[in-house]
Amino acid sequence: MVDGLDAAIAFYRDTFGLEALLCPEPIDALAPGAWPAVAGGRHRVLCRCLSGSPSGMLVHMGTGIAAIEITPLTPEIGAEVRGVDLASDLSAETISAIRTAWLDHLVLFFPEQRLTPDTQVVFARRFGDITEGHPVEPSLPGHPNVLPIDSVKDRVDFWHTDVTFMSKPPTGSLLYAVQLPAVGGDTLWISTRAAYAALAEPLRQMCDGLTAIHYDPHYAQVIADGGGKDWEGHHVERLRPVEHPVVRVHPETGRCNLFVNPQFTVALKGFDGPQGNGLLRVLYDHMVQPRFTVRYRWHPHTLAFWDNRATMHYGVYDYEGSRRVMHRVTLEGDRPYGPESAAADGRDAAPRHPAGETNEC
Ligand SMILES: O=C(O)CCC(=O)C(=O)O
Ligand SMILES: [Fe+2]
Repeated sequence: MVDGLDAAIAFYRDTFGLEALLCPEPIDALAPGAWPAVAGGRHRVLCRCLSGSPSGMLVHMGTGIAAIEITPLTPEIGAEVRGVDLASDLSAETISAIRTAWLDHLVLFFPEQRLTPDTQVVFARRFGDITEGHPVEPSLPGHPNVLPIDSVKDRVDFWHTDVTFMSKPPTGSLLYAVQLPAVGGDTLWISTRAAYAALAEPLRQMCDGLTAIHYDPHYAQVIADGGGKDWEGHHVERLRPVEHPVVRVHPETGRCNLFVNPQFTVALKGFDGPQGNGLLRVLYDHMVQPRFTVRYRWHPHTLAFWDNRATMHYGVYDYEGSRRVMHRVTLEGDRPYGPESAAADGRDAAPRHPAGETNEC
């Protein structure tokens, strides 16, 4: 038993390196058994590690506290989350703690889960509306919201952000490992937010005002030949090129990121071919630097959940002769906007980077 909140804060700081306990509401005990109880009242508890990035959170679940362990994998992107069963009926506090960590780390990995297509969908819906499996690719039979990615026919070994060829690219994707090769088949993600923050100032200023065109001619042909497909409740007859800002303001954090990708970004608006292609090449060379990436080695029954508004990813194909099957559920997105349109619309791009670090974000 720890006597009082100050003692509890000291205990968690000294034992786990956790910085703060926020106590908007009281609870009886930090956790029955494993965690010391706080004497004298009920308190809700949220802990952050001393580096500022959550490494552990205790969240109120029902009558007690469940420990969710969040272990960052790199300083910029990626964290592993343990201590939560995604197939269970999670409390609003737990979902909120996961969302906070997701916004912070951009991609979360939940090992040792037991998800069916249905329970994966149920978990995904806690974070927003979900889409049909894909605007072009067929869904898993009987599961219209699940996209199967089966190495027998699908490989995603190129850098991309999901579905930016549509006007409202997904907010996030949840990918579950069903069957994996014994070794290989890792996936890499990039923090396009960290890449933006590290741009040279003159380049950053130029990018802030640019617009890119996104399109996939192969998918456009498939849609045209097949007579269209449903996406977000509408029948899409045709895929046309769409415009997105090169620098996207994240609608939840206000942070800017580079929102271009080599798979679906086909041109920069107003730049003729070689100029636009050259500038995109410069941005891609910058973005794919290892310091902005995390590479994840999958184990079966792991779920990855990424923020598709501030990342790119790449599924490595190095397992010829083996089969790899993944299931993806996708969160509906919104229309991307850049720093200049945010300012023009009176939309706040805050919280911004620390003063002086960037102009706009
Ligand atoms: O299979 C992978 O590693 C990546 C798949 C992918 O790109 C996706 O699920 O959006
Ligand atoms: Fe993808």
